[in-house]
Amino acid sequence: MEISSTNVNYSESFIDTIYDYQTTFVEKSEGKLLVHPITKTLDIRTERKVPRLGLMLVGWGGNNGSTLTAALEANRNNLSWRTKEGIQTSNWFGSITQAATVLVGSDHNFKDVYLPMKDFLPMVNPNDIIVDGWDISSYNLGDAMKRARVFDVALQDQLYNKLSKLKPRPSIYDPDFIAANQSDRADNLINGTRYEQFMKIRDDIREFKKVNKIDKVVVLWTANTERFSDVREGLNMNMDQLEASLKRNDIEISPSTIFAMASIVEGCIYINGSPQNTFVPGVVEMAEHHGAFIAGDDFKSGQTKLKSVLVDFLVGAGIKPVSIVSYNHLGNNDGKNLSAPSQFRSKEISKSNVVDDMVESNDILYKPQEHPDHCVVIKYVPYVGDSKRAMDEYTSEIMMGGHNTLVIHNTCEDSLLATPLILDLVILGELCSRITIRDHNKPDTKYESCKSVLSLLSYMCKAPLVPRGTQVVNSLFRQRAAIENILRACVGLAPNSHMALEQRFD
Ligand code: NAI
Ligand code: DG6
Repeated sequence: MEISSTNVNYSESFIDTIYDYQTTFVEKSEGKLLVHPITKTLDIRTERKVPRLGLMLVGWGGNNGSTLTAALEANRNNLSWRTKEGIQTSNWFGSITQAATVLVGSDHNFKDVYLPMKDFLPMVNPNDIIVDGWDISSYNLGDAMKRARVFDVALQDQLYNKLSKLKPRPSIYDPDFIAANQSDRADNLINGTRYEQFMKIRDDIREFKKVNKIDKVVVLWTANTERFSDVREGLNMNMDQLEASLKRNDIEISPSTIFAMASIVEGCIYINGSPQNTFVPGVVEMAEHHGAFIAGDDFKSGQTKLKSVLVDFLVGAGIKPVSIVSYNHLGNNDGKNLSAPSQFRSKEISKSNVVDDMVESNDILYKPQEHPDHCVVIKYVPYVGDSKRAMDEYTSEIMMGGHNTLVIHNTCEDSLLATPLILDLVILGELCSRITIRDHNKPDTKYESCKSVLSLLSYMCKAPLVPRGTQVVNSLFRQRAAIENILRACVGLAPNSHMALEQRFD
């Protein structure tokens, strides 16, 4: 794609655009809204050089970790295999960067023209990602892939030799944070105090970078869901408290928080794919202090993704959801871990908050503090393995006291939905670290990076972490529009407004 505009300049190192950002500021006073349309002219700069990227997975030998590693290898080598339906080839279906397109504009005949999202800006190619990681289980990646029972055997057989040479690094195990039923796989551990464990993780990151000549590292938690940790004064309310708690080996500092702290100090991007509150206030402050990037929480892969579409649609259509009941059963190790009450509670919280902003958006339908009944149930049924069943019932009030009930049944391999999201989190997270911005009318000021909390990655997260004092957006359409329109801004294109005035007026 080549942009024909005097406001866009491609140099060897950067794509620079002068961009008119239009936004709307609203003041509320005495029941009236005073609305100010605002236009700011910005310089947006995107570094063109794509770094040699390393990805370190915490929970590398789990279903997601092994599936991602195997999928990278399969796609890199264009593997295909025989199934009972015919020949299947490798792909990245489910990844917005690799398998989705963005509307660029329309041609002379008013026909829409699309481009793969990955071709909008220079992004890391999945084939070039170097993977490493940690697991409390010592299984090599070949055996971990077999244990996961996700891929067809014919594909596993092609990958086994290569994957069996990859072995997770020992990791931090604290039985108080994950279910007791996980203890039998914990045979690959880092000993010592929390501070010593933190230093070991830092060493691992540095060694990985050095040996593989890596420019940038993303560390991503796809290990077991932990219970929530306490958040309180003296423990983790700011960076100093957190660092002191780590040094005195406080038992409330979770393994995931130790990984986040080590990653931040090493200048990595840290992403939390599970629901627990890794990002206690002290971690967020630490990321800001070190200028590091963090994102989370909890991959939004199936049932919750659909919920963030359906409830948005219903509320946006003026229909009032009054009861949402979501059952799941699954038989993989994630399901086993979530069968313990405190780990289930972490997941229940992250799955339940997803409709809040949509409900709050419509005070015609909902009175203040009014919410639909929302119930989340997860059951562990070993036989179904990774093939998760999700059943949802949405009951809504429609006109004049009528009711509308939608029932949805979804069956699919959990890890095959989550794995492409991991790829997108990594690729888009890395891209965010190369985008900077400044006021066009203050050319002497320096370019500013994104805030430490990368809320642009919310599309992939069930419970998006956002910068302090900013709005959580759960609607999938809004989350996707943000990604799409920021990519467009980086190459000097206006947001996709879908106004199509040229097609509606003479
Ligand atoms: P899994 O149980 O197969 O894998 C987790 C791995 O983490 C295991 O190999 C385990 O040994 C390891 N582990 C546990 N504690 C560790 C620690 N402290 N350090 C290093 N490794 C550790 O689970 P799966 O299916 O891969 O899911 C991973 C996480 O992603 C879970 O928290 C799950 O809730 C979350 N998630 C999964 C989604 C999916 O669709 N698969 C969607 C949303 C979130
Ligand atoms: C049961 O819900 C297990 C969970 O780990 C989910 O599979 C995972 O969080 C995906 O959830 P969702 O709601 O995005 O399908």
